Amino acid sequence: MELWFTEEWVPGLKLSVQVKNVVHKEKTKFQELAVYDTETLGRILVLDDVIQTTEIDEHLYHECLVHVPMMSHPNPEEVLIIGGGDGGSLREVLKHKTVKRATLVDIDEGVVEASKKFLPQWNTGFSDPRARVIIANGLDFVAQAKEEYDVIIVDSTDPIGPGEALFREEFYESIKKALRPGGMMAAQTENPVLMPDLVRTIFGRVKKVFPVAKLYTGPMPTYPGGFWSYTCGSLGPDPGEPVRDAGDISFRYYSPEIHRRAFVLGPEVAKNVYGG
Ligand code: AG3
Repeated sequence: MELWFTEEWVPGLKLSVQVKNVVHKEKTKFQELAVYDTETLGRILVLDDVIQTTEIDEHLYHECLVHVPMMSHPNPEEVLIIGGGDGGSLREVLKHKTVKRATLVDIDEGVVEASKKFLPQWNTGFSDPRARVIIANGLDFVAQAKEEYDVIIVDSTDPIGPGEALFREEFYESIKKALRPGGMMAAQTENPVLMPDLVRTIFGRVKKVFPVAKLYTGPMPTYPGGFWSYTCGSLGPDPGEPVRDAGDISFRYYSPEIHRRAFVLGPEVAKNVYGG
């Protein structure tokens, strides 16, 4: 019998993928977690019926979210990842030799454990001696940090359920205080075409808090609408300009040209977030 997984992207629009094999299913303390093997997307991780990451395109998302702030910062040594329990962002952060310590804070231990067991493409960073994994509420964790991090990455779920708190203005305020001088943050901020009001609202909060706020976008075939936005808040450096040599890092998607191009917005998306 055919088995299909379906995610409702927005009301009236769904993505369905045929499942070859159910690798794992559990109810964690916070959410329903499933790992499936599929023919078209490879292995996928699903939380509360929402696709979090797939083997075929996770590099697009993680490389955009991570390397844009990492490459625009002159010397990122201390990096904090909020969410991202699958490990994809951690793997990318640790590719940078400047990094002395990468701290990952996820609320759901179930996601981290499932990644260690079932997501080999994502989980390679967990065994790095520079990695520190903390199971805690990201909002509380960031609130007690003062000028500790050069770069903070917010790799959250959608702004519903456990992820909702990670889109609040008070969270961005705490992030600002947790950054060292000249630090910057990047967060995943949903689809600017399918959800323009949501993206404008989230961007407005970051802009209120940070002296520099910029939106950038990239392709993401398995997220709603196939097109995704990220928001940078910076205390100094321009997030739009790569300022370091990547050395021998091997990227699958990121390049300095992709970095700069990601900040080029069409007039309608630009107007929606920057006004004018
Ligand atoms: N974070 C999830 C991004 C949002 C996906 N939304 C959706 N499919 N409706 C990804 C975590 C990967 N490290």
